[in-house]
Amino acid sequence: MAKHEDLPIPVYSSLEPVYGHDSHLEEAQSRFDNLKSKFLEFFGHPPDVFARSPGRVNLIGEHIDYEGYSVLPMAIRPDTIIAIRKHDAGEAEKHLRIANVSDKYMMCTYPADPDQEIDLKNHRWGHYFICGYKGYYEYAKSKGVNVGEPVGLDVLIDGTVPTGSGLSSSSAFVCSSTIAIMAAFDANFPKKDIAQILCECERHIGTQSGGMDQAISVMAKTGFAELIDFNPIRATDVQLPAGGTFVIAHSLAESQKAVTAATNYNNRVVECRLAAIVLGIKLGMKPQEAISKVKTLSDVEGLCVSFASSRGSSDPVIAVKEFLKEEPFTTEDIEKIIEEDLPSVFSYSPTSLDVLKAAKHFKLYQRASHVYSEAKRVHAFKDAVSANLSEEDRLKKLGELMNDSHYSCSVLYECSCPELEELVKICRDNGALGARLTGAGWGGCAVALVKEGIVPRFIHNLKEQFFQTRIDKGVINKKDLGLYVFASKPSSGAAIFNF
Ligand code: NG1
Ligand code: MG
Repeated sequence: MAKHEDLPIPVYSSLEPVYGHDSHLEEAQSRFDNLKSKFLEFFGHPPDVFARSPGRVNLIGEHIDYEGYSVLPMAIRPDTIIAIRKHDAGEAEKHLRIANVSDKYMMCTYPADPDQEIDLKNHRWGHYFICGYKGYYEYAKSKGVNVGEPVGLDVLIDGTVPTGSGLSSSSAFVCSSTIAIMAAFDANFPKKDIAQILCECERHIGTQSGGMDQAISVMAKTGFAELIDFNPIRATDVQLPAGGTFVIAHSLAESQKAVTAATNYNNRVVECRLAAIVLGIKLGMKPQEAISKVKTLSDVEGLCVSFASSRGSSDPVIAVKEFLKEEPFTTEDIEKIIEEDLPSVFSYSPTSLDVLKAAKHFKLYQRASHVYSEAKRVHAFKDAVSANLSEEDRLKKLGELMNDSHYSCSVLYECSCPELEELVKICRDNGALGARLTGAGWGGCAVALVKEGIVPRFIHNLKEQFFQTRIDKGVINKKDLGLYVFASKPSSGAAIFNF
């Protein structure tokens, strides 16, 4: 039997395989009906085909995918659905017209040119579609597919993953874009290839992201979280203990990752690279060799572990403690060690140069300690899921690992914020076995592991203790509460609908 990741994206002629049979199906049906009728209204033609990609919640393994380490997310029900129509080569329309069912988003128009540069200085919501568009062409060309002359595309989007929430609305959008385009061109490819190209093409938005979000959006299976490995991308099913439920709650601080990349997300990617180069040199590599070969902390893990073994341990953090000082490194400190000036190390990457311009100093010890310890927690989590323990003890262990992960994100990686800290504390005070920020942080959601039996009470308490003051202040509408706090079972991955 073909492996799951070698299969193409499933094509369905009805909504049931993805949305089930209950009230969720009705809700999905009305979204698709709305998408169809609005499409006709906007563009004067019905769509050819539809695609869907889910958001995700990361259970553990934060800010380590771009360092090459495995992560453990699950897909959630909120998703992006897209209706698309391809113009024929002879038609006059040669633009990509990208519209949204929500009037919060104005229609964006781009040329039908797969080589166009995305204007990063002027962020527009349609840029995410262009990431997916470029991704399709990059992949198709690399496979020798005859893509022909570019043609116009009409596209209508409906997304239910809250934006800036750490639930990867961006990847749900980019993934569904590429898949819709692929379907419009009557093409389909193995999931693992699509996941790979999607990881790469979302970087056109200017964040140096890892591949977790796209991989889970494409590879997810109903009922399972997935352990995602990189290089090459692989997904291993993880069956979560039945007695626990993951509750997702929004801190209501929106994290606009594409806009704040130079000081937040990309800053951490650069700090990790610098930490890795410095460790490589301290552990015996020549500076030039380290600069040219060492891209991520996983590249020098072996050296760190060898060092640790001389101290009777296998923990790379021992080497971090020995060779990276706790005080922040200045540019001069690092340049002295690596015998090169920082802008020339990153001259190939404009977004890294932006980081260097914005950075006051570099916290190499803290970032490396987080990455190595978080990578271990992911495997401890996966092991605990199937450990020979009572369910009670298993859930307790998972909760502890989530709490440790949050502490590390907050204190060592500094990607939390006051609203997330407040929310995580309220979750724990109300009986969560563990709670942590999820996704990139600096806002967005927390995820809490809660015993099945107390979920309704838990959600009720969160509403009273966290959300009510925000409703009173008019930050959110009471009727929208269900979007901001909900329990989620692992949902299915991307799909194409042909009806
Ligand atoms: P969010 O902020 O949820 O989109 C981002 C990255 C992930 C990963 C996490 C942190 C993108 C598309 N996603 O997720 O790859 O690095 O942060 O673990 O940038
Ligand atoms: Mg994102």
